[in-house]
Amino acid sequence: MQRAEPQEFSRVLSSMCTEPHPTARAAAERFLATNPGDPGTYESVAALEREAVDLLGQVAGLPDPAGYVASGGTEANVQAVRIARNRASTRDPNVVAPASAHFSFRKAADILGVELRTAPLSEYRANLEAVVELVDDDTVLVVGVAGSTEYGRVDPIPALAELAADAGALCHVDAAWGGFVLPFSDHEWDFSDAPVDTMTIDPHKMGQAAVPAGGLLARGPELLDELAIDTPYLESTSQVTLTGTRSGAGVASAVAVMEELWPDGYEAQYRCSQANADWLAAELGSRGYDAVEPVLPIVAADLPDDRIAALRERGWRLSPTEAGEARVVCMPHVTRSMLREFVADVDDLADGRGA
Ligand code: 0PR
Repeated sequence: MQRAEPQEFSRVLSSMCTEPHPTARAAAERFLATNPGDPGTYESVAALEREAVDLLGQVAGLPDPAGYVASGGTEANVQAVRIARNRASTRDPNVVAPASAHFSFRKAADILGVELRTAPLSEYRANLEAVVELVDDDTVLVVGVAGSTEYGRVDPIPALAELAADAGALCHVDAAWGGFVLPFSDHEWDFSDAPVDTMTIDPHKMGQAAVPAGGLLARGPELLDELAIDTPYLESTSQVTLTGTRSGAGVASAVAVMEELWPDGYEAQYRCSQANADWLAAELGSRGYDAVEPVLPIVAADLPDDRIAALRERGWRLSPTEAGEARVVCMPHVTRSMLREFVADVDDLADGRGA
């Protein structure tokens, strides 16, 4: 039988994952057979996880962070909703999030039995008046997105955090994708900018760690304690994570790559990715395709549906936004020469040379 090979990254345009950094890959391999879910047995990876949380805290402006390395942004978002629900006393909890919030919040609402209220957007960001209208005495969590999945937009986090505090609710920031680019932009998004309570920030996206490595941060250990479950037969007596056995490879790779790249390497990557996004938006714009301004390194451009289909047939891994635009996420593997090839294919198809 022929050996299966992973896909190449040379035509992957819409993924939020990327090739792991070489340091991340090496560390992942070394720690494949470790389980941070059992820190009594796997001590060194448990120590690495504490380092991972400290490093994530540095990235997100939180000097003394609580948290853990999750399986991904979905788990981190589910757990943030769970913290807020468990902490509150209402019997009819609701979560208010912008319509741009990732679908993982719908999973959270379904699993946890909370009502998800989504506020309409203006200019791709949470509309504050709409959020105010939805918040009430039963609101346990207000969510802001810092780097939205489709358009890379950043919600007005300080205003949302203030609103949450006034309502006696927690404020969660979903920076799953944006967390490793935002420190170098002039957005207000992190724990030092606003009284944010919890945050999702994923090393396995822009952080260039191996999958799976998501991040959940909490302002203090008492918030994480809302998740604690007794674990009678393990050496550790309680567990806050959603999954039991977990990937030590993800944890080790996250630490290795953050130590290597934070902050200078990540800043260089952000500048390169942003320049690529600006270049692509300008190239497509000059050809008459409407491109949404890439505030962060994500380009959404209004290519005709049949053109997107034809590009896919040429091997480009390109997925549309809900509104139908072609969406290019300028991840580290998305180079300028790759984008030049892509634009050449767009031109070729526009010239009627078919699929
Ligand atoms: N929060 C935000 C803002 C996200 O964009 C995503 C994922 C999540 C949370 C959930 O993270 P996990 O997928 O780690 O649980 N956004 C991408 C999406 O759903 C995920 C993705 C990644 C999709 C790689 C495709 C792909 O190839 O579109």
